[in-house]
Amino acid sequence: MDFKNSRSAFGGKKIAVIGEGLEGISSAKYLKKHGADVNILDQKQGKDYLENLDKYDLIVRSPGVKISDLEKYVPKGKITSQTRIFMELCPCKIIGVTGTKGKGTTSSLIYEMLKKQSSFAKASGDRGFDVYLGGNIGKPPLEFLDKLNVQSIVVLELSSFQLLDLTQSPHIAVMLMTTSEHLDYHQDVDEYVDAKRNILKFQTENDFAIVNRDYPASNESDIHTNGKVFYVSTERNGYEGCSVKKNAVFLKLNGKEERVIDASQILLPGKHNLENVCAASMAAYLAGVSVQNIAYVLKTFKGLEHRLELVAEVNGVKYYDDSFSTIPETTIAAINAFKNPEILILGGSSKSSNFKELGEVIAKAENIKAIIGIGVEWGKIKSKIKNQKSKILLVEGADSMEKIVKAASKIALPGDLVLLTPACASFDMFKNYKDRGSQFKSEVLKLKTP
Ligand code: UMA
Repeated sequence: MDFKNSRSAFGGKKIAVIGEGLEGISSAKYLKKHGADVNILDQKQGKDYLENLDKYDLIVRSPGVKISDLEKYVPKGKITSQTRIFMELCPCKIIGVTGTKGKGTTSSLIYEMLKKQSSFAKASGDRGFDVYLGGNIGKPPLEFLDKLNVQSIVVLELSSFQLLDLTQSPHIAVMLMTTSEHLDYHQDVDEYVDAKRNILKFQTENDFAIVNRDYPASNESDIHTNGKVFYVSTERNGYEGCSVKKNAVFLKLNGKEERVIDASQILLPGKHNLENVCAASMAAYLAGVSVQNIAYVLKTFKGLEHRLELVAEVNGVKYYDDSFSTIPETTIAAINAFKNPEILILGGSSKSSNFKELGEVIAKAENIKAIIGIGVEWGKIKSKIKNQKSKILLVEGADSMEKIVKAASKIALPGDLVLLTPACASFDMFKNYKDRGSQFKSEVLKLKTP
């Protein structure tokens, strides 16, 4: 079915939307609005929910649904997705961001930088432009497609599930740190990396690709695009792109280098965030944001909720909510983000993670003062912390967020940091990671008003 560049192509068509989640519900709403006869099919309806798929003209897949499950019933050519429909019909430039970690933060930074540039233009008497943020971040882009015009700019956070079957790439594609993930969904690491590379595979020489040079899978993606490539690195410099040199962020274009900001002025903590900062600065600059406006956002952007988010400073102690860290890798990044003495809140329910490396990092880190161990996984994590164990104070048995935060505040001295960075899921004590983070924040704020 050829629906390219025409919403009217949906009129009168029989369309099945697979998955009644955030994306599925929004796809159905959009397609109905444009005249299609839509049914939402969900596995919750029963085992044989896909059996009549061949009766439909078009199948719209939600990200969590495997293409191979649908191909049993219909040819691949009939299967599309919300991301594909959006990219085919979008009238304006798209900046797409993918990577194993950091894509939410990077997309949000680019969005804030573009908004700043637009309001700056408006204040100087220009028209400015509309900016939209959508995709994996939790906002399906068909919700705003009909509001877009040629001057608008869209920032899309794209997961491997959303990139998997694309046939178009964004004008500016950002490929952040890419390792491996979602191997329960993808056949193997190659399939996952290949899916991610769709973000730049269909670019033309008028497009831009921004790739992280510090990880092999992203670095080696540069040969998969026809776009102009810019590199991002916190370890190497000298390339066209954005890098960190002498504790400052530099942009290099056409051989000319420009200092953006000192690392000490950036509000987002940690080396992993510097990678996101470099990628976002490069993308925003290519989209027309000035260095001044890029720096302004870097000085003021506090980060996404529950992702190493600074909650408050109480009696000289800074409390960070990193409840989104449900795997050891992100907890390691949080631990390594600071040099101050740290009190960690670690543990929770199982995600079958391997804590060997986390244990080694904790044993080697000289700034971990204490650990408040919580939840069913704490025992497993503790067994992996060898050597320096005696130097680290271990507090166990706190079974509510009130007790956890009180225990941490008793130990903490001015200059210390308290990090809720559990490395585990939350379901043994909380509704989900958001509930865990919100409870943490409210208990921390109570410390301010005893
Ligand atoms: N379902 C089926 N059949 C299947 C699989 C699922 O019917 O084979 C049904 C489920 O019963 C459920 C619905 O599909 O009712 C869920 O659909 P979904 O899993 O595609 O999730 P959505 O609610 O539509 O949210 C999706 C993204 N989810 C996934 O990729 C798993 C959201 O990313 C995204 O924010 C949203 O679209 C908007 O684009 C979440 C995520 O975890 C945050 N992403 C992964 C990540 O970031 O690592 C990729």
